[in-house]
Amino acid sequence: MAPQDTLIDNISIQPDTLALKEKARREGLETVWDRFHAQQPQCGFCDLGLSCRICVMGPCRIDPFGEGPQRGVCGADADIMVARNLARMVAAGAASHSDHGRDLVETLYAVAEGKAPGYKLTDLEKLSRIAAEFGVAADLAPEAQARELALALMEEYGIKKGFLQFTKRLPQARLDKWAKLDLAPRGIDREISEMLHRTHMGVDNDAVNILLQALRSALADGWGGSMIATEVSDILFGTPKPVASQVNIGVLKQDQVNIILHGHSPLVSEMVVRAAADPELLARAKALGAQGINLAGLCCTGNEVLMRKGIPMAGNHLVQELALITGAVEAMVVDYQCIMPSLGDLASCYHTLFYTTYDKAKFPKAKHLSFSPENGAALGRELVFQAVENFARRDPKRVSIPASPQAQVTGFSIEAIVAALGGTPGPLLDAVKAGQIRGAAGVVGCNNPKITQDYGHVNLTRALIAADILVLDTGCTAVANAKAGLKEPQAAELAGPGLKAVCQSLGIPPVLHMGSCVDNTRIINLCAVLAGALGVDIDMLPVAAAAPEWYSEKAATIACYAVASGIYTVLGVTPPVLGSPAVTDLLLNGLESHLGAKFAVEPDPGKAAALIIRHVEEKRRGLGLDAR
Ligand code: BF8
Repeated sequence: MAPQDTLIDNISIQPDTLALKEKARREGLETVWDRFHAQQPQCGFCDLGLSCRICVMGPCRIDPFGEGPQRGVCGADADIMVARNLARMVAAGAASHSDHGRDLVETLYAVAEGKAPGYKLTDLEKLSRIAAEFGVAADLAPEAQARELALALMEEYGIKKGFLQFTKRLPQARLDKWAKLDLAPRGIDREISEMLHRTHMGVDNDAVNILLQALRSALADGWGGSMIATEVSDILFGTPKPVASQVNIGVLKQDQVNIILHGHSPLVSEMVVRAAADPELLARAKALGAQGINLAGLCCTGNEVLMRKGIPMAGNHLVQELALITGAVEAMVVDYQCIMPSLGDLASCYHTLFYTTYDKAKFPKAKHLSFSPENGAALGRELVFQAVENFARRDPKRVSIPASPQAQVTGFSIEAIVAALGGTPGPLLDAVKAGQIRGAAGVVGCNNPKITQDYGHVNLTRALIAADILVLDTGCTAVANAKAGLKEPQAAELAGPGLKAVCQSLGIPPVLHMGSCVDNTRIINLCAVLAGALGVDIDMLPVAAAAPEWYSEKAATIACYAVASGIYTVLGVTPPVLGSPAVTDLLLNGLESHLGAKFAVEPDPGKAAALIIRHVEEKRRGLGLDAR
């Protein structure tokens, strides 16, 4: 593991990003890359995890060269400091996903009580299936079932139960491994809260013990908060099915009212989608000279409405500022997470209205319209109304939409994949056993200005499919791969001969979009299903994960629950742990003998692909399958 380069020559592989960044320069507007440069050199102590701001006896730092202080004021050494910092990062990521899940549960409850007009129970089959997992009686009416399920899911956040219900989806061998390390997650809030407690000064000062709790907090997210977010979103808005759509900044329309949906939750965005079809609002848009109302997504809110409604995707994390710089956006509506605090300023340089909708996520220079399950439908209508009225204020001279949309096919929930296979995962397993598909990799995560935008995602993905490894993607990776044309069925041509043949016979691309970042739970669920079908633990499967360009605390949490679930995970950006050789060694080597999985760090996508291919072939050998 080597410290990554902190400055890059090329900001992006994407032409739309490059063109809009140039427009920003011409117009004198600051973007993330300018701020990144202004921050150089970034703090070397922080980069190594060797600085601490947990208490006000500090801030403290430890000299990595052994000449300066080797302990913080409290007495914490490098191992304790690095472990505490990483653990707090993981807890924050778990809290973010899980609080998002809680919003879905509260809305499910309000729907069941008849208090959320505009929302409904859409996937009744899934409602019954999940309700059964939680012991809810099968003979109840859907609303009563939803009410009981919502109450049971609320319990998952507390401490009344032994362990999280969804962990029962795992092979017993995995649960046995967790039992030996006391890793099985209890209440979601409990694990996150205990993590913060343990990292308060003077509580847990054993680096290994701290890191084990970080893994348990992460598992409370993966098999708890995030999984709840995914399952309840499917119940309320429908389980995704394959749908054709488009991607890149070209999905904005010169002659229509453009509304961008950004953030992570589907709760407000689904209501905006609903309102945008309102004939009255469409008529008003036409009266104002627009040809229609055009919705486009950004980041994971974009993934939510893309997967379920086919709403086109404008871009991933590093495109959010540039989308405003097109000058073509009447309104940007945000909920929470990964939304840059600079957006209000940028919107005010144009006619764009910037709306925040959650009382827990307010931004400078935003107009705030508060969401609740009770007012969601009315809020959606108001947001579309305001955007339509704003069309007349657009300055056509400042508009630039420098791309034509790229086609993509999305919507590959597990249910959709199994349906495409004819109703069982059997054909997929047969293709793996026969060696046509060598294995599968979840390629997920963010953009980070430390890396040329989308370079890591696209090059890793291309190398994997060329080696007959099926790629499942989510989050910002999914946008990158779609923009590169890897989500069209004809992208099968880029796959190795085995994967190509399977994709062509099913009419699917070699890169399957499984959703937003909470939907990484679809990937771990699929692993559990495949492991169960083969009668093995997840760590024996020829599968791996990668986060080539990650930046966020949530991504750190996802990586931790992937490894703790038995999935080898390759990071493209070094986490801030190198200041502790002990912590670094635990993550890279020590976890494997207990969990059957470990981390690797490899910024070069070609080398990362080689690591994953080697891992997949090793696992094939372990299962007695042919290996290269
Ligand atoms: O949750 S991939 S930059 S948008 S954190 Fe954020 Fe990272 Fe994108 Fe979605 Ni996930």
